[in-house]
Amino acid sequence: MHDLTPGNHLSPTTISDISGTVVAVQANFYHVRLDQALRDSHNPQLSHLLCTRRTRLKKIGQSVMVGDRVIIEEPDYQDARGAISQVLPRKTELSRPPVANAEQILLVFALEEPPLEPWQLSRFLVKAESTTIPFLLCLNKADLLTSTQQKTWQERLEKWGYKPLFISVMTFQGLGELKDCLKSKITIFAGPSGVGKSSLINSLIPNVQQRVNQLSGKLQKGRHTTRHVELFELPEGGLVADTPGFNQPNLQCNPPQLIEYFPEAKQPLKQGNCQFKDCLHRGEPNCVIDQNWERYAHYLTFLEEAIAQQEVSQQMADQESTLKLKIKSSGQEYYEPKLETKKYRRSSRREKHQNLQELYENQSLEDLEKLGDDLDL
Ligand SMILES: Nc1nc2c(ncn2[C@@H]2O[C@H](COP(=O)(O)OP(=O)(O)O)[C@@H](O)[C@H]2O)c(=O)[nH]1
Ligand SMILES: [Mg+2]
Ligand SMILES: [Zn+2]
Repeated sequence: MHDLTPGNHLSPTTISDISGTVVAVQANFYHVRLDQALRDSHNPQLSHLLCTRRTRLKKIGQSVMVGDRVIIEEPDYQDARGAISQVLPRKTELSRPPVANAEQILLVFALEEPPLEPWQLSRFLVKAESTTIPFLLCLNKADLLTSTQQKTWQERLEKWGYKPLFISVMTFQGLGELKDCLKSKITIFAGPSGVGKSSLINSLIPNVQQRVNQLSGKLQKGRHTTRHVELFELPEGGLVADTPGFNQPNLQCNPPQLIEYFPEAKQPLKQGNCQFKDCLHRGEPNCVIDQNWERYAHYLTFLEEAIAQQEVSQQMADQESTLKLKIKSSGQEYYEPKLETKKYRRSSRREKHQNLQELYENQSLEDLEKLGDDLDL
């Protein structure tokens, strides 16, 4: 039943921009948490709208992600519905998990059950370093270790360049300090399964289950799929996301860049360079990176992986560049081998004297792009 309170649709908030943050996405629905100002001025009970995306956004290829700041049109306060008309520019963007505007990553590991595994921890740390988003390392289940054992880990990880926060969801150890770090920020919880990420969120947000149950049936259905991400609101302000799909990150990076993701090793590079610009620090002449550090073995293994990854993506790029996507009149897409223009084109004398300007006028887009690559434009 609609309650037609006079003035409801003429309130100033319907004229000015209504903004919010996307906290969950499922199929074509976006669950948007309204900004404080609107909530207070309009209806203190109404904190979220279930929104669709304007067709115009779809046409221009504008995606909407969890974490996006959006503008909403035509809000329907009775049914808690609306339409997203605009997505504000993203400050950061993660693809796995798909989250926009994340301000920090909370890496959660357990000290025991499962035992802290240095290789796995190292892999997550390197992955986190490669995102350029600041992160915090949190070691949970401190209740299962003696303080001496905790100290041993602390000293070991300090040598890696990290200062972990020891916590226990069970005994509340360190949770106050953690809350301070999460306040008024968007934080992504990441880490292997079983370390206590969900327990931690439940502990930080006592009524989180209730919040989850408020989601519509459509959103509810997708909750347990691995790709689903949802932002939960902390009582102190700030949003956090649990990420079931971020278990074994793969390390995709430019191999010479990998060393920058090891804080304990990159220091010498600030003072001076290796002889070779693309040095991989595996005993090349005049390399400034020392090999006597605990994680050097991790570095070498991850490096092999990064090199292999790069080769695979190179092969894929090569394949793409020899095939051309064509569209039949029926609309069906298919690939056709490209003519290797350089090989098959008869070269004239004039062409040999062609200048750049003529090249720009006569060449296909692909050739121009290749030229761009060659010239490092
Ligand atoms: N001893 C102990 N167990 C914990 C702690 N936090 C979580 N657990 C347990 O660890 C298990 C996995 O927790 P869960 O939150 O599902 O981990 P997730 O997979 O990372 O979300 C559960 O049985 C929790 O009760 C803790 O601080 N101490
Ligand atoms: Mg979980
Ligand atoms: Zn080197």
